[in-house]
Amino acid sequence: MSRSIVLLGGPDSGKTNYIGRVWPALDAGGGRLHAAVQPSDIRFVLDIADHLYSGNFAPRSEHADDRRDFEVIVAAEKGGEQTTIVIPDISGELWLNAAELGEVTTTLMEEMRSAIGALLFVRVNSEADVRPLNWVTSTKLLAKLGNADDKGMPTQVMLCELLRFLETTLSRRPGGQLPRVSIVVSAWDIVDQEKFAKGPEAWVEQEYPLLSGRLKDIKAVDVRVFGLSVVGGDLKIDDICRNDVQENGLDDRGWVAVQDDEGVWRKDADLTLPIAWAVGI
Ligand SMILES: Nc1nc2c(ncn2[C@@H]2O[C@H](COP(=O)(O)OP(=O)(O)OP(=O)(O)O)[C@@H](O)[C@H]2O)c(=O)[nH]1
Ligand SMILES: [Mg+2]
Repeated sequence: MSRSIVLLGGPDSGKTNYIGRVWPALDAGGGRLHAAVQPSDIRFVLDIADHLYSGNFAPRSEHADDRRDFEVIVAAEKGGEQTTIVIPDISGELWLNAAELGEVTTTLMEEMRSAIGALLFVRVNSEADVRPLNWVTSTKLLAKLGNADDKGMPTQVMLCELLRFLETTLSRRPGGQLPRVSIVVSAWDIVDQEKFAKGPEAWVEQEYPLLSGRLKDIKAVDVRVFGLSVVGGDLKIDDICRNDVQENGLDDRGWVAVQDDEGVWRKDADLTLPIAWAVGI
C-alpha cells in the first residue's frame, strides 16, 4: 500500500532537518516505524543527515522551487504490512507564497488530495516569524505607511491558511476516518522547563491565538500537537550537545514531546511518532 503525507510549514520552520533526522531513526528501527527496505536514492536525505552528524543544522532550502521527495517503505513490525510513504521536502517560501495567494498549484493540489495526512511545522524563536505587535495599530500604521514596513503575511495567518488547504484537500483514511494532521512545534529544546511542562499546545495558544482557536474547532481533520527536537539541543549554541553528536552520533539524541495518559508532557526518543500518527500506523 502507498500512502503519502504532506510536510508543510513556512520558511525556517524545521522541515528539512526533521527529514534528515528521521531517516537514521527509521533505519535504526527502534521506533514505531522502521524502514523495511533500503530506499534507492536518498542522497539528499543523507546529505542533510551528514550536516547533523557533523554537529550542524542543515541549511535552509533556499529557492522557492526547491523540492525533493523522500520516499521510503516502512513497516510497524518486522515482516508486518509494508507501506510506502512519500514525504516531500518543499521550501517554506513556496508554502508562504501559496498562503499569500490563497491557492496552491494544480499539481500540488492533486498531491494534497491524494495524501491522507500531513505534518504542519512551526518553530520556536524562528527569525522568519512575522507577527505584528498589535493587530489594530499595525493595520492602521501599515495603511499610513503605504505598506512600507510590511514584513509580509503574519505567521499565524499563514498557518491558518495552510490548515485551510489541508482541510479542503486531504483524503479520508482507508477506514473512512478523518485525515490526520500532526502539528510539529520544532526547536522545542529551547523552551524552559515551565513551557515544556505546559506543552506545545499551550505554547501555540499563547503565541498564535488565532491558530489555536482554529485548531480547537476544526472539524475536517484530526489534529495532534507534538514538540520536536532533532538532536536534543541547539547545535548553534549548545557545545555539549554538539560535541556529543560529533563523538557519539545521533542514536541517543533527539526526541518528540508527547503527552502521556496522565496528561504529563514527556520526551519520547521515537522520532518517527509524528509520521506514524499521521499515516495511522
Ligand atoms: N534548537 C533547534 N533548532 C532547530 C531544530 N530544528 C531546526 N532548527 C533550526 O531551524 C532552522 C531551520 O530549519 P530547516 O530544517 O532548514 O527549516 P525548513 O522548514 O526546512 O526551512 P525552509 O527550507 O526555509 O522551508 C535550522 O537552521 C535550525 O537553526 C531543533 O530541533 N532544535
Ligand atoms: Mg527546508
